[in-house]
Amino acid sequence: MSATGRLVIRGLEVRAVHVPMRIPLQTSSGTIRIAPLALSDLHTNEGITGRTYLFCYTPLVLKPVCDLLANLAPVLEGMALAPLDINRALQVRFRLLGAKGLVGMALAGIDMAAWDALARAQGQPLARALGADLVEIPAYNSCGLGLVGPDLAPSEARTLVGAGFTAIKVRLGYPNLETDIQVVRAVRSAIGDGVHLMSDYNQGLAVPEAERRVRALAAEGLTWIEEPCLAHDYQGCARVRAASTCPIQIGENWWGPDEMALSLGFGASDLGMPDAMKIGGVTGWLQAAALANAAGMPLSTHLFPEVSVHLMAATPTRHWLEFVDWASPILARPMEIRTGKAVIRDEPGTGIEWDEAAVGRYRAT
Ligand code: SMN
Ligand code: MG
Repeated sequence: MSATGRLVIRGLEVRAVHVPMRIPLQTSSGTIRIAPLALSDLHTNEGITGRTYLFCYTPLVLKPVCDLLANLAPVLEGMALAPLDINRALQVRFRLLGAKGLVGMALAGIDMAAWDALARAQGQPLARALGADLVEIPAYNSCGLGLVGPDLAPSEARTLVGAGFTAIKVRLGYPNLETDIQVVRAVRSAIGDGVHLMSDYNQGLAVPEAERRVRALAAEGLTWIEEPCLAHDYQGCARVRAASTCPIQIGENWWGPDEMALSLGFGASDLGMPDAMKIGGVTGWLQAAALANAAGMPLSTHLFPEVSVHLMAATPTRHWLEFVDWASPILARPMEIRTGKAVIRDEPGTGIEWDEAAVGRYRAT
């Protein structure tokens, strides 16, 4: 770091990988078998590098996202490593096009890498750089339990709990309500009453059907029912919420804090779970956490557990961390879970370092 403490961006290195998932995730809105990840290394003149990955959902957008990131490299070169300022400058630069979708993903990647570099330059974990202490965050295992049916779900549920968790999530949205209930009961009897059970419809239901199913699920002891209907239909979500005694959870599809504010205005959900990428990186998350605090809304995370665990430490209304191990195969030191809690390691930044041999193995060309 220079005597003034000011770091300057030297360049952005981008790589694409296809990482096989241990357990494919079958949802009511499609199946994911591999994790298409865009890896970013943000280099500074001072020798500090910030890193992050973006989860691209489908291989179809992996290359476009990487190209977009690479195109932004010359824009970043020479800029001061000040994530809030970079964020504002890039938002302005994309005002005419809009900063959601693939553009939003790229900007979030740059933001997360920039915050990682900033924390590393301070020699602090990101949580501390954000002003928070290193706390343990309750985590649920989300690495499976797709729509595998009532016969396979119990053993998969036991496997997820067996990995050291006291909470797991089951995907719902079978062709009929009876199967949803059958799966929930089969999972519950496999894991016992002491384990929290979240559920996720992945936007699979029309509003009237969602109202019917959430009413029927009321007595099943679910921790929450996630995205029962189209996530951007805040009015519809509010109607389903009114029909449900179980908390309704949405948020992974909020593209930026402004969409979250809209959702809050409609009373679309009881709970919120922004996605670190779609909400706009660390900067977007901090704004979302402020909105949640003002609204008294418990906030959970979606994917990106490595960075999200730091964000949760800085979130006044923190609730649950979603744990997925999809990036673990390419990380030098994957995250640790101890008796159901995610651990923030006392090491600089987010702790993301690549296992270069694995990155080479999974490189997408
Ligand atoms: C989910 C859907 C799609 C990709 C990853 C995760 C799911 C979740 O909605 O919340 O885990
Ligand atoms: Mg979900």
